[in-house]
Amino acid sequence: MRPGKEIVLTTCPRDCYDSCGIAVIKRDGQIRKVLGDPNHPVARGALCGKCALAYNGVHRDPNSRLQHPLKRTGPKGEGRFARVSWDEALTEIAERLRAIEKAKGAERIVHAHYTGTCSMIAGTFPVRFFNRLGALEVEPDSVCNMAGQVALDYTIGTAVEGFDPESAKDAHSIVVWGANPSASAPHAHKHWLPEARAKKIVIDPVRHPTAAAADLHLQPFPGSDAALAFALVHVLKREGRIDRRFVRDHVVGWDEIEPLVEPCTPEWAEKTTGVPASQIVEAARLYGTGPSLLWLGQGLQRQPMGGNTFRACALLPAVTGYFGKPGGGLYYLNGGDMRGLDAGFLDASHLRKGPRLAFSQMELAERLEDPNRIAAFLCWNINPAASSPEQRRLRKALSREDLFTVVLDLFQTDTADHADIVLPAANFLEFDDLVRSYFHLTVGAQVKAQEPMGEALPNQEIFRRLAAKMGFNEPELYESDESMIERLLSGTAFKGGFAELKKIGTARLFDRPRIAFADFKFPTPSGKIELASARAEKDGLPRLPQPHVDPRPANGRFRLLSPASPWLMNDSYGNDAKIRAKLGPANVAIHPKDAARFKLKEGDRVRLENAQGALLFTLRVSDEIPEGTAFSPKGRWPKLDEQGFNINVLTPSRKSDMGESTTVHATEVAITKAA
Ligand SMILES: Nc1nc2c(c(=O)[nH]1)N[C@H]1C(S)=C(S)[C@@H](COP(=O)(O)OP(=O)(O)OC[C@H]3O[C@@H](n4cnc5c(=O)[nH]c(N)nc54)[C@H](O)[C@@H]3O)O[C@H]1N2
Ligand SMILES: Nc1nc2c(c(=O)[nH]1)N[C@H]1C(S)=C(S)[C@@H](COP(=O)(O)OP(=O)(O)OC[C@H]3O[C@@H](n4cnc5c(=O)[nH]c(N)nc54)[C@H](O)[C@@H]3O)O[C@H]1N2
Ligand SMILES: [Mo]
Repeated sequence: MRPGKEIVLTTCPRDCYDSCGIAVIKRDGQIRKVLGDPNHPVARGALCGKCALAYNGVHRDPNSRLQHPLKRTGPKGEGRFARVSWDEALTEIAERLRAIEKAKGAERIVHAHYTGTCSMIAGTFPVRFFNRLGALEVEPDSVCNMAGQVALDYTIGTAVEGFDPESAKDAHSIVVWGANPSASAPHAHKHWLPEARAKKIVIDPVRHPTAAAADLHLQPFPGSDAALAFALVHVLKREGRIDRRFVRDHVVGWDEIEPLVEPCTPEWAEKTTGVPASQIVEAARLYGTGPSLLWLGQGLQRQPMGGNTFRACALLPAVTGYFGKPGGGLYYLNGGDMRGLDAGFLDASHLRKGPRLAFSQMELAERLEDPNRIAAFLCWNINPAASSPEQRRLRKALSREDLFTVVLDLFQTDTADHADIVLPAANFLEFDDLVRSYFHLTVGAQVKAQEPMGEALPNQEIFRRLAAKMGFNEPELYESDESMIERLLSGTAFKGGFAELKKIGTARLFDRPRIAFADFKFPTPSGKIELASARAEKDGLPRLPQPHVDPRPANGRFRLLSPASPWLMNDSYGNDAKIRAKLGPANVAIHPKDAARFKLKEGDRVRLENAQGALLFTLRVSDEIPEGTAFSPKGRWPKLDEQGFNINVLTPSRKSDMGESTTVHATEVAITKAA
């Protein structure tokens, strides 16, 4: 290595399945380049396109990053601020919070947080502060994956114990259902799927690049997947692929499901889902030859009946007995517990005097607009003015002069524009932490490669300092990063602590593929897989999954899908100049037949409209999108569009059947040519 050159190995903490290993190239103490770690099994020397640009662009650009605490000087939303010292900023926040607590109670103080950084400490430690305060929390997962979590919890007792990706070598087929790895898990798309010998089946309304590369692509209409799952089970049964012994020993309720499966023939499903009967039979045969892996995507459950869909999809591995076998099972999210990363202590929930107070993110606008309900709003790791539904209503609520708002971020987002106080957060290159992938069973070191830019501080340090200003004296509020990192690592199979982990970047925690439910014990009340769920029934839900199909949009309206963009990371990176150039103007895609029917053509300016709002887009015409649906990825910055809004100005706050979760992919719009 050249003199003055230094390489720091670290891990990408974005909300992504991949959790890539990163090599930070430094020269004379300065970061020169952020690259994929050549020795990392996922990254293999190359970051995805978006991170390669953003980590060498906006993330390290002093003109884009927030560097100092700021205090508002103009009306909310205008983005006029003056620099203040940390001491001034934190003193004012503490005074305001104490005054609200005294006059109205701490439950009038609300905090929201989500996926800004998914590193373990910066992503969770601040919750300690709010637990001590007794504040109200916006339920983070309710904007993303809660319906699926509740459904899998009813069925197999957990949503965070999936198959180990390493077990792909033992699988006969891999089904990717309602996920788009080509955008949301780019390295799984590039390496993991192509390298598996297994047949690949993708079930997605959109023919995205992962679907196009699959052996078989089933294209159901959005919201019809439960019916498709029942038809697949119908074929499995007809062809003798039910593992009767497994069902007898480990499954509750098959006898009740069987009569529901009977009428769900492939021909019936062709009519209800739009998938040709022959493809349903082919998919069931490939799956049923097993063992097979079933990846349930998060896009799949962002539907009004998303919970029911997940319960229906979980029938497949249950009736074929693929659980507890190499190359079998299902995956939704792989939690830390699977690898001994016991994160339970990170939020210090014992500091809370009463029960946890939380509400669904679907209620954010409704609650924030009411001064009698919320007096202060603190946002960290989240940009709800871009990512939440009911964008117009939410913006109005955020503009309340009497709502005391604090935003921690790396950048001056739309949400930050509505803050009274903005606090600059350090990015992942600027502090130590741990990263656990929600796909691979690894743990990665996030390693400080340079000092924070300007006066920025890591989330955890900001809340330590705020706790001191509040006069809180519980030691948990001041625990050091070092202590938490070592405590987390100590539960894993990785020995040697953080100093050793830093040398390799990422550690694999198992020599052989880990088999979920190897002992056939499921953490449900019965200890078995509960297809029939007394718990669901008690919660006012159907006892059994149903072969449900959503009604199709009426009156020529379209079902709007707005999933992950390959160039954005949620609503992060939307302010990077090179990424903006890649994205071009906001566009929406529809099928050629729909374009013809509405006399629209590629490049037209079109208006999408519903009861929520309206937004103009450039039209794309593509047969990758099924008829009756429209496609426009999430994550652009509202204020960087001349219209001042993004796709979520069209998204209602309707809740899913389970978990009070998002139904964003059920948004309906009318499309007309713009004047
Ligand atoms: N239309 C539509 N909307 C959606 C979705 C959809 O499919 N369609 N998906 C939803 C889903 S799945 C999700 S998860 C949400 C995500 O929504 P958000 O959580 O709002 O999005 P992120 O971009 O992950 O992070 C938000 C902010 O965190 C900041 N950040 C990054 N690192 C740090 C840090 O270390 N500290 C602090 N304080 N801030 C940091 C980023 O700069 C960014 O502004 O969006 C939801 N919105
Ligand atoms: N590049 C990039 N990567 C990301 C993100 C990002 O914004 N950009 N976001 C991260 C986050 S927060 C998350 S939660 C994950 C999500 O990543 P995924 O799990 O891949 O989920 P989505 O991208 O929301 O949607 C995936 C697919 O669901 C399909 N879909 C929508 N409705 C239905 C339906 O009714 N049935 C079926 N079968 N399919 C349906 C969409 O067509 C889409 O192709 O990705 C993470 N990774
Ligand atoms: Mo998400």
